Amino acid sequence: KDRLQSIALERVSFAYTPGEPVLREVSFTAQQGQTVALVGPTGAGKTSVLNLLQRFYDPDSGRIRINGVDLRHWDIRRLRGMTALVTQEPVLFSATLRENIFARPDQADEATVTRILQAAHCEALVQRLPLGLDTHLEKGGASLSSGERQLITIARALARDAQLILLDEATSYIDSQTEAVIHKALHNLIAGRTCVLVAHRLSTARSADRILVLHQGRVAEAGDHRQLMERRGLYWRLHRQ
Ligand code: TTP
Ligand code: MG
Repeated sequence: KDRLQSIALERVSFAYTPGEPVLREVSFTAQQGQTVALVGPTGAGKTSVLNLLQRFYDPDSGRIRINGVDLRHWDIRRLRGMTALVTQEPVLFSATLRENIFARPDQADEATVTRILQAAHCEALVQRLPLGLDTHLEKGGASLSSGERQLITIARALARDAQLILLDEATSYIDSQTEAVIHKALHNLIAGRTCVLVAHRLSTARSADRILVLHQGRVAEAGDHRQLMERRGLYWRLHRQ
């Protein structure tokens, strides 16, 4: 199995439309097990960083390296195999809940299933559904709340034991109780894994090893929470809004 040791962006610039750059010389590194949080106003380029890390696009200049190797030289299936994406609008399959979480349900023993449901805080959801894990989710989970769908994608990422977690936190309104549950599940997912996380709630960024404040596609500030608060710059001002 592939082990992820490091990811690095080296002066990455990128435009969807030529002449309209959305990322400008963005650099950061994350070592195995570290979390990098991206914060900043809407349109700053946070999701675009995740798009490049999945190779939906390639940088116009600069490099992205994983384990020191240029992303363009990685086999895309190997890359996808070690990456789990947890997005704002999770896509579920029209299949059973079990099939949505476990790629090979027959290979997941009961102890593993229990551990993953616990860590992803999916137990209440499983109990609520008429056939539990074997309930068929219609229309990709249209009857579930967005919070519940997020918990399921967290369980899926845990089941795959993905090495690199790319997380785009929901902007949509969720009640504070659900938010707290998602927060705990995310904590379990991120622990020990390498993570690039787009944080809309500043509380999610707080414990990251490194926080980047993006502004108009540039890294305006970088540091951990304490360093950035002491700096009394953009990050500090975001907390006062
Ligand atoms: P994003 O990278 O989507 O900005 P963001 O994730 O920081 O914003 P939000 O907090 O609202 O999620 O967009 C940066 C710019 O790139 C923005 O002007 C929109 C543009 N863009 C495209 O043109 N095509 C795309 O597919 C995406 C994702 C963004
Ligand atoms: Mg975004």
